[in-house]
Amino acid sequence: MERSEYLERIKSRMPEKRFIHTIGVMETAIQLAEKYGADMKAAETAAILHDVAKYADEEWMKTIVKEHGLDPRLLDWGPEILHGPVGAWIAENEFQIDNEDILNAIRYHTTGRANMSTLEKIIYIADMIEPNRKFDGVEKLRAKAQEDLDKAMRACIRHSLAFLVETKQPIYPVSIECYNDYYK
Ligand code: DGI
Ligand code: FE
Ligand code: FE
Ligand code: FE
Repeated sequence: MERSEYLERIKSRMPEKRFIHTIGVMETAIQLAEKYGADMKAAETAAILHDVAKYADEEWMKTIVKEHGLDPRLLDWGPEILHGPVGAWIAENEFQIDNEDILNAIRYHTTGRANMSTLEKIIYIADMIEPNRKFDGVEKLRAKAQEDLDKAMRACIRHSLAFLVETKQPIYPVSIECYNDYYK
């Protein structure tokens, strides 16, 4: 499918602000893919679809988890954690994506995981540093992303978990597995 066709199909599923974020992730991911020798078209597709489930109904997402054998631990979590795995399900079933690396990049874009592929790291990082993101420390993460992909991933997962601890939020076990992979 052409980029324009994907973009047209996701635009109606999200507010304008999220669509603009998605374009930012797409441009950032393509640049990182070129820099680090990943498939640029795969990066484009994964980026366009990464937040496709962001505004899906929570109960519907839990039904998908139950009926299609997704990780049952997801049932104890909200849309912030559900939208990655359910987004991958939508990509596979509504957009006919059969590239497992693209599906995993969507599936793990929020939490990361242990042993991430280059494409998974690119989408995780691009989601965090795309040009519309504004938070303390984002410039440092952007600079690291141009230096070394693993150094950037390490800094990004540390930043995410530090934020969750600081704001007293529970941490999904897969996020911790990702953190441990970089700090063990
Ligand atoms: O969908 P986006 O806003 O573009 O970004 P995202 O999918 O990376 O993250 C969505 C939210 O999920 C963000 O507010 C951070 C949060 N999050 C990431 N990891 C965890 C988490 N929230 C909890 N409670 N636990 C986690 O492990
Ligand atoms: Fe997301
Ligand atoms: Fe993210
Ligand atoms: Fe996102």
